[in-house]
Amino acid sequence: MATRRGGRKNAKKGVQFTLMVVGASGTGRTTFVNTLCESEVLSHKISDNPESAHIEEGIKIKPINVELEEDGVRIALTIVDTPGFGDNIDNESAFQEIVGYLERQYDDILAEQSRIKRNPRFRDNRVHALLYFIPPTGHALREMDIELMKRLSPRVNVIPVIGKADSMTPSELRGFKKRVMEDIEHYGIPVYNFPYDVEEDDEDTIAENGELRSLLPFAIVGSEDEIDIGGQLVRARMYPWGIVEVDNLKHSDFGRLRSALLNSHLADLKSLTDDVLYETYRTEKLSRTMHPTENDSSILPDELATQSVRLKEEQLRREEEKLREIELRVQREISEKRQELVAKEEALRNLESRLAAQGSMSDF
Ligand SMILES: Nc1nc2c(ncn2[C@@H]2O[C@H](COP(=O)(O)OP(=O)(O)O)[C@@H](O)[C@H]2O)c(=O)[nH]1
Ligand SMILES: [Mg+2]
Repeated sequence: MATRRGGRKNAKKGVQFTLMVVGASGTGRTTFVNTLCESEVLSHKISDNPESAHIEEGIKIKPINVELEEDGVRIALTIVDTPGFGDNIDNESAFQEIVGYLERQYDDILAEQSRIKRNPRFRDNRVHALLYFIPPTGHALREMDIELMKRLSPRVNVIPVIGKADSMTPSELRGFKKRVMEDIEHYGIPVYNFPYDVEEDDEDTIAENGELRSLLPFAIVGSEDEIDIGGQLVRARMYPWGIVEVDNLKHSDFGRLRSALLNSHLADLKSLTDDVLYETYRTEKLSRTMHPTENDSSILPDELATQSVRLKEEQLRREEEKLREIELRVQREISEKRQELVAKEEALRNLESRLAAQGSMSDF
């Protein structure tokens, strides 16, 4: 698959990007978002207190907009935080809520695209990347991690990350990363793995994507505090034994993930969302409607038939409009030429009569 690049060509206009964070309560999602945005865009109110962590379950998913700048490019970033879930309780409703949210954004586009008249205020809220926070257990993926990633991957670019990675030693982390990727492979979970094509892509892309792929799952360290290191304020976590710097590539993969999301792979994540994930959803919905099963009543055949008739009508209407424009232009050109001709004829007649007058004068 060829990789398309965002970056500089968007420098003037700015770009929009939507990122969702998913994971169990206390895995560091809120802290990550605030670290990424370098401000407190999400509050910790609920998850900070383990006693009331379960209340998160019922939270409605609400997107938050933030303006960022990455490498000189203005980014209108939308962050979608999701309800955290617990270890042992029934997580089904949280799973459904997340998948439901992703699909609703696709449904909105589908509806908008089949309208005869576009809504000028329509907002495309499709999620371009989803960070799945794996807790730093050091073992392997848990059943719920596998289950959730499996269900999310067909709808969104899932990027697995390990939250609070500083809870592990470097060698524990290496082993854990390896086991996580083995599980992902074993269960055939189609996570976003910085796809590249050895035939089609250039050397630099292959090298860069290969390197990012080798870092999966990204080891995340987040911090809302800045610490003075040699006269410079850096985001870091302080421990009795030392300091973990968020942006230090030796300490965590945060910096690599940030630049991949907001710079090098932003365009690729967006085009995969539009060209592959959304298209797949649309096709599935269409075929489900053609062959509805008993317990699927999300969209009625009538509704879809109307939708496809509308789409055809819209297409016809646009073609007619184009033809009409051409017709009008040709008519305009003909009438201009005619006027020119009339004007020339008149000028000629004027000239003739003046010549005639001169001729008759010189006769005298
Ligand atoms: N050691 C460590 N602790 C973290 C990190 N990120 C967050 N925490 C702490 O973990 C707790 C839960 O973090 P929070 O961001 O609220 O998690 P959320 O429930 O997933 O949103 C808080 O006490 C944070 O200070 C990290 O990278 N390393
Ligand atoms: Mg939180």
